[in-house]
Amino acid sequence: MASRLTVLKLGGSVITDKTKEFAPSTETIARIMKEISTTEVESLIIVHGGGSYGHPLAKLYRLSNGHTNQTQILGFARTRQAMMDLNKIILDSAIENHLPCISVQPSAFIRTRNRRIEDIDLRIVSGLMDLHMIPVMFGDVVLDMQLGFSILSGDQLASRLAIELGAKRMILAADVDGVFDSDPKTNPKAYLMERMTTQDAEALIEREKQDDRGSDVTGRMMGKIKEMLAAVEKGIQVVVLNGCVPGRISNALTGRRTIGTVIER
Ligand code: IP8
Repeated sequence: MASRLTVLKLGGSVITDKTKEFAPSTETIARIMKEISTTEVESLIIVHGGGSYGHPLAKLYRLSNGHTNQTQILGFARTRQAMMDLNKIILDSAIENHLPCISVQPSAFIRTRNRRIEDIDLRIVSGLMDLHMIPVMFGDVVLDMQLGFSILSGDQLASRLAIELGAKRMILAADVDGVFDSDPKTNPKAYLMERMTTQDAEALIEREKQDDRGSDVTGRMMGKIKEMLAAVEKGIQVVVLNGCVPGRISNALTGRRTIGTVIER
């Protein structure tokens, strides 16, 4: 049977204001949840990023370095708690819009080894989906078999879930219109790549590597694309779009063409 699953990753810069700490973009979250509820997407998983909740604390306690000192233990707890706070805001909005969203904490079923997912037990997530529920997960602080603990990004998680569960499509909602050939914030001639193959994506990643002037915008985007490539190679369509613009997420969820970048094998 053809897969109907869509994995939607909501970037931290879409659901929070990253210029301030603990600043949810409540109107955008509500609009996105409403958009999802108006589409009749059959099978959906939502993964969200850390934005101004997880990242400032993860940075303060240097959690991405792994376990190096005891003060980090409280940092681990505080970062997790911040992610749960953001997750609750998203869940409250989803349920208000009659979406049967269920929060599933990634660190309870995933362990990493040197920052990459090593163990993943999807029985609970699959069981929820069998009952037509929408599992909602997030970038998290997780136990790491080599480093003690590490940060698992929502991008790595979304890509792995899409692969393991045989998704047909993965939608990456960012705060830019898609993948550009250069930084659209500094280069007025930057153009949006509407379609890309894995080869195009690999060439762009390589170019970014050579060019040490690589901007944060394209640099962050390349990191995301790298995570997505494994899914693209398995035949999953990846759509990168601007989640801050109304209508684009619902268009992509229903398979309609929208402004953004489609990456296919
Ligand atoms: O925003 C990171 O998730 P991301 C989550 O998807 C934490 O990279 C805990 C900082």
